[in-house]
Amino acid sequence: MLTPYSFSSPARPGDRISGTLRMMLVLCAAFLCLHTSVAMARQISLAVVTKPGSAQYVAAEKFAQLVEERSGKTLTVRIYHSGSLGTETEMLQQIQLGAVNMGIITLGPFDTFVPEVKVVAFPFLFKDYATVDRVLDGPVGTAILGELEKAGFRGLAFSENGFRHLTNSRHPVHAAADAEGLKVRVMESTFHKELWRALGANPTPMGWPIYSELQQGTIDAQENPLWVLSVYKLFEVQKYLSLTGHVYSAHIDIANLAWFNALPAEEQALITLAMRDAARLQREWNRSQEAVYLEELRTQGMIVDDAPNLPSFRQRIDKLRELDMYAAPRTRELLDQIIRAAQQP
Ligand code: EAX
Repeated sequence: MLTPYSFSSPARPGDRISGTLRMMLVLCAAFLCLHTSVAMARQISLAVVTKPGSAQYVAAEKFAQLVEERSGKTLTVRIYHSGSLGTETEMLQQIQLGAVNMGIITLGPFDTFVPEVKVVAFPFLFKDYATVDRVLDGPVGTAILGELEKAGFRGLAFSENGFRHLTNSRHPVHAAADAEGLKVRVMESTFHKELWRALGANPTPMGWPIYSELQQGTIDAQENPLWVLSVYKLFEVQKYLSLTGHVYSAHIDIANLAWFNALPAEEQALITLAMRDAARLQREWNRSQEAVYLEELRTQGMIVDDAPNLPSFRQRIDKLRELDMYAAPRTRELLDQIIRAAQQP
């Protein structure tokens, strides 16, 4: 006699039990199958602090697209953006803890986690984008990405924010002396704070975004690439733009190290390559937009100093290399290496 749960016939003693057991096994197998197919389409969480249209977001979108295409959608990417996970410092903490898998984060805030990375932001280090690419895609860039592992990050690539320029609401800044006393918002970064101190300004570290602080006058000034002024409408609250290009602002594109190491080798390779390709495409895109942004900022009424007195800035930061923040042997070594690499013809 067949029980409702038995798939076998003819009936034998004990069939009722074995049939029930077998049904349970079938159900378990079905559940596992379902579960596995869900697990096969795994979602990677990726954090950026800025919003759609920003440099970080463009890199994230490109990465997501490449990963999904190349994995046949067995890997998908969910982008957390617009400060939904807090500031970049908070995002780094979450990636470090493994609560978030990956991030595209401005280099500045990394320096409280991995002090060595600050060498990339050394003022007036790169004379142009070709030098940036040669150095960061070369052995020095690779060595710097390697340093991230001791903080629990896997460094995959450098995408970019761009060259940073000073803006303020008070007066034109042509020479370094004009920046004296300005209340400048800086990233949550040891290096950026020291830099603006050396320039005689009054630096205030804070996370992103900063529109309301500029609007309320808690701070007078900020420094960022041109796209930021447009995407975040900072031209509404900052009158003067000086094209200082004082720091090349990279993003570091990272994964939680333990999460990354636990992935199958082919997925590690796919993710690494997708991030490198996304970073390369994003840098090209970023550079192609600069002239458009500058034109828009002029049209919006910003007063632009196209050729500030850069030697006056350089003079004040000549002694920066002697500061304690570069004293640790590995930081010193990487600083010397990156300066040498950037100066090669
Ligand atoms: O890209 O905090 C900053 O100034 C960063 O450049 C910000 O992420 C905007």
